[in-house]
Amino acid sequence: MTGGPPAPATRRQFLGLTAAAGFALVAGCSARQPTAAGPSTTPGGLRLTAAPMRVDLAGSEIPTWGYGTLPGPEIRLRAGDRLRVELGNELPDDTTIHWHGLAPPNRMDGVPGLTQDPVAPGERFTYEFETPTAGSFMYHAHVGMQLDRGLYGPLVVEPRSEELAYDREYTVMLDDWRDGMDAHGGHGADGGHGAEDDRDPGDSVSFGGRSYPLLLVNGRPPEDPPVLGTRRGDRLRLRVMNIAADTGFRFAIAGHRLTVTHTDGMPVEPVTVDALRLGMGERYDVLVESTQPGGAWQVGVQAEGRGGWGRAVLRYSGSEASSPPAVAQRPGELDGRLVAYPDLLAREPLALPSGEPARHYDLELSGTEIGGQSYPDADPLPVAEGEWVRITMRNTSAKWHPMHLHGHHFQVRTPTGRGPVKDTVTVAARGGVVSFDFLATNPGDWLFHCHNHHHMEDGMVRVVRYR
Ligand SMILES: [Cu+2]
Repeated sequence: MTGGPPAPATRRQFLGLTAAAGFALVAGCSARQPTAAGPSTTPGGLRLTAAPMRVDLAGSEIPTWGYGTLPGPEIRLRAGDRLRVELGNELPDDTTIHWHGLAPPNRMDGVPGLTQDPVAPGERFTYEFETPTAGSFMYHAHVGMQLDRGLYGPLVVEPRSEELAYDREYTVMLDDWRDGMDAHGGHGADGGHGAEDDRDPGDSVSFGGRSYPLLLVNGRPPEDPPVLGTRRGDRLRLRVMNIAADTGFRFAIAGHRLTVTHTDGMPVEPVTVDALRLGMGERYDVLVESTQPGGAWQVGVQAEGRGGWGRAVLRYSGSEASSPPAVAQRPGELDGRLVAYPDLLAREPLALPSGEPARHYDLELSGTEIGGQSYPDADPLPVAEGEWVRITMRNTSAKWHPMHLHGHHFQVRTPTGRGPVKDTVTVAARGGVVSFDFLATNPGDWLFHCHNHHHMEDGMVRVVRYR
């Protein structure tokens, strides 16, 4: 891994790497020098070491836990490859890795006490499974609040044959950060909060209510933003991922529109919008046309429902002399057309049978319960292999809940009858209702939980259990 801005990652480079190795570790998604035992490749795979480390946030050295860089190294495979990752634990605590959005065999899902024994300090565990489905995914620790630290990274599975045409791509990973910070964000920098939204979105949108002094884009605070390079006329592919514990984000680029091609890694009919809204655990792939004559453009990341601001910079080649946008300069596009689930049409809908689902769970979401029960004092939700299962969620609380199902892709029910296929779906506060269908084709015990990690710790977890 190298310091400095992300390398312009061309498709050709990625394909070359993956073709040669079958398995690639891509430098450049983050921009941090490893300060702990870093990642390395092993024959046929990769080793990730979870360890204490320090990260440089705008000049302040912050202690945290991570996989050597922040975010952890980007793992890239091709559809049908075998992922093989040896996790070494050099933390003073148990840990595991969960492969968010993938559907591995149950014993590889990384949930301690449910799918595997936790990996104790000093121990190792090898994750190994096939990755048949292309898409933009993430990996993260799944023990307690470890995700709130730096124990996360992007995982991209490329299709065997890419349908989209684009010139460069970037992974853009959004995080909220409080590790090693005091309550006022006091590492000395001004948190760049000048773009706080004072239009009271709190009435419709609210998250966990904890203080997160910084929002990071690819591990970097707004005063030291990552720079995404482009050239006039180039088409970019961005893989935007929300790995935050407690923050939903709105995302837009000044002077540019976003054509959504995938959500949670799964293809949708392209739809062009001004801004994205991502709950924790959600991802969007977008294409961006570099239509401006040059310059440096703000990539704005605004916390939903409270103050907080992060950014990157989109810089055209030949514009090195032009100064970057002011830290808090807010793209007007953030107030433009937002992507919404009913706008998204699955390009590869689930093969649901005709008729009605074999099983339907109708579950109320509160801040601490799913269906009136709080984990671990909660009954499993039984399913049988091969069944078509429907889950409907009704949010009676004042907070948003991004709900994530492990081990399966589900199809969100929208008026078109062809809603997007996802693995994480945000249910709006105060009466929001979302319903999805899935096919029970991956036996085991699978978590179904809120991806707000505070809500998860407070009990918003159930287990989908195959009989
Ligand atoms: Cu929640």
